[in-house]
Amino acid sequence: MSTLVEIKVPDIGDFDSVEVIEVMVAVGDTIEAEQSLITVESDKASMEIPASQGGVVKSVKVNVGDKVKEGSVILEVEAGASAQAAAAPAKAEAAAAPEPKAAAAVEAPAAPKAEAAPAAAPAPSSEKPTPTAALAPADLSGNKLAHASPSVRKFARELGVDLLKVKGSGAKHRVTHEDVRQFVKQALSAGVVSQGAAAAGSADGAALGLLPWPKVDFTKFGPIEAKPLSRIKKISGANLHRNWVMIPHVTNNDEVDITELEALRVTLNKEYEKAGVKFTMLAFLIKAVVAALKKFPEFNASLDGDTLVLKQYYHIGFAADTPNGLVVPVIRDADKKGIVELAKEMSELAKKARDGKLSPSEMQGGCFSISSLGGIGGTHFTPIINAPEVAILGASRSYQKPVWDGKQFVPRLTLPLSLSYDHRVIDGAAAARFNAYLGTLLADFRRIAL
Ligand code: CAO
Repeated sequence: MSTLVEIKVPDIGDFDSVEVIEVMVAVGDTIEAEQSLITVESDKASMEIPASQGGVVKSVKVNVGDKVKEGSVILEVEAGASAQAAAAPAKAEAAAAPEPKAAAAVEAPAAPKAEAAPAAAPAPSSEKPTPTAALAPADLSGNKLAHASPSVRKFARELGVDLLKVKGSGAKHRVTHEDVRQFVKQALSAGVVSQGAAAAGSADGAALGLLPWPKVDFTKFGPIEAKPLSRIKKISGANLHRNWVMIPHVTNNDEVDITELEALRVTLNKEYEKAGVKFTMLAFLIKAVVAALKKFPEFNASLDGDTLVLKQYYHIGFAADTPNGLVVPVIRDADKKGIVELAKEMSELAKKARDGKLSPSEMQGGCFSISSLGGIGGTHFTPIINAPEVAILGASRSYQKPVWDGKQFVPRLTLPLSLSYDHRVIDGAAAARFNAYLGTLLADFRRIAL
């Protein structure tokens, strides 16, 4: 048996009458309890009015622009037995739902769903939601509010769309579902949303709940020159951004006594000067890193889903600063090469990098990278892991450090090391051990032979 039931505007708080700004159902629609029927708006708030029960819509009594108040009939539904049965679990589910949070749409049977402006809204009561919150999620910088209904807002949130960027085609420039759809289509076809950004959220981080990127007219403050990023900067920037966002980075900082190693380096430089080989600290670091990777294999690995791929080869990348940006040439099979060969190959690759002549294969296959800023300066820094590697070693400028030898302070040449590691793969203790082991090797390079 079916009965015709009127669905009315419920208690909407302190409002005498509010304007209907959206009608979401039409005659013939089958609706469920809790489904939003209309959106109403006062000068302070917008809210969706949900159905108190399900059924088939027989007549719609309101139009956009009408004024309604508590008790106004929205529509008539034919509530058959099946529809009523369908309504029951929906209500039970809503009742069991967790207490709503301030910025979330309020979910309660037959009560208006108000959506709060972040930070500005009072937390709604769990007993009786009140439409006191301004709907517009606001320009997150707090000075301008987007104009859209809660369902459009929810839709935009799901797609990671910043509503403030969407031009509203509705009444009073209200943003509609269709506007959001068109915005996403245009953004995708214009390539505004890169694949990486789409995975992580929207292009400017809106889906991450971040503030929109500031748009500043710098010319207002002084003369400027706009210079497009180089091709390398764009590529490396996108990679660095992904790696920084996707990898839980932690950096272990340490210091290593390289006094003896420096003496060896100076001696070797004199001996090999005629042969045209120049040794910098980096060649020794590569050799020591290979030994440490052998001792701590999880550093010579990559994550493939839930599987750790442990590599049995040792290809070491080193960051090279070039006029066009950062590149990472790779020394293959570093474990099979001596310091002389490593030093030669490194300077050849560094020259090629600076001349922009590295081939793609010379930048592929790396297991672990080293970023040396020792020739430039600094004490410590946080290198960004070069995915899919799981760790990177940063070396800063060595300096003379006064060290207590039990009787007096003596100057020791000290190299600062910064090991960034992927905490999904490497524990903090392992990173500290890796750095400490590296320290023993660099302090006494003979240990490499062990
Ligand atoms: N402490 C003190 N001096 C150091 C040093 C250290 N840790 N490392 C290098 N030096 C010295 C060298 O011995 C050399 O001295 P001389 O001129 O007296 O011979 C001088 O600094 C310049 O060295 P270099 O930088 O030319 O050579 P390198 O082998 O140390 O590094 C390369 C080569 C290609 C790695 C480096 O030139 C480079 O591009 N570094 C920048 C890397 C970078 O940008 N990293 C940041 C990436 S973001 O994580």
